[in-house]
Amino acid sequence: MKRILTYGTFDLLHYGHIRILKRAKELGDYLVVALSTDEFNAIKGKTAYHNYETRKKMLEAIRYVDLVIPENNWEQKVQDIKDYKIDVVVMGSDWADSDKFDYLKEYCDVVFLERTPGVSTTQIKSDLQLQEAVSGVDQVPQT
Ligand code: C2G
Repeated sequence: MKRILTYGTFDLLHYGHIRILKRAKELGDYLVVALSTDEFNAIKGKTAYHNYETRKKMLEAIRYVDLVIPENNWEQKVQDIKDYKIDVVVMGSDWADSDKFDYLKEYCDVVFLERTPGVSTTQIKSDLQLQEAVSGVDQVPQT
């Protein structure tokens, strides 16, 4: 059984997330997702809309995902690979040049898959804020 591991916040789940999970699972038989806790997101400088428990439940509902574990810090990856007997760590290509994953090549394969263009949680949030602002202007009572 080929075991795959990936990491992320997976907030406001979108098709970019689904596509990386689908392609990651296609590389093996069992997919573990290490999901950033709310506390770790604070360290990453991120504030998720959904809390950890909600994001975990949403990931567990995805057919490609076999297990969701907490990602508490940057340093746990080697232990995760050992604990879950991981063969391949998979991340989106935006992580390809970071020092957060290359060192894992001593312990397992590391694969970067093309990031899905045109969608991100940040973009969704800003688009919604813009829509809110525009619709707010439209509702100004006509004098
Ligand atoms: N992703 C993607 N295409 C997008 C958006 C995201 O392929 N349009 C991928 C990212 O490359 C990442 C995964 O989806 O592999 C999760 O993305 P995020 O939830 O934004 O996770 P991130 O903040 O990158 O956290 O230790 C690593 C971090 O926890 C990764």
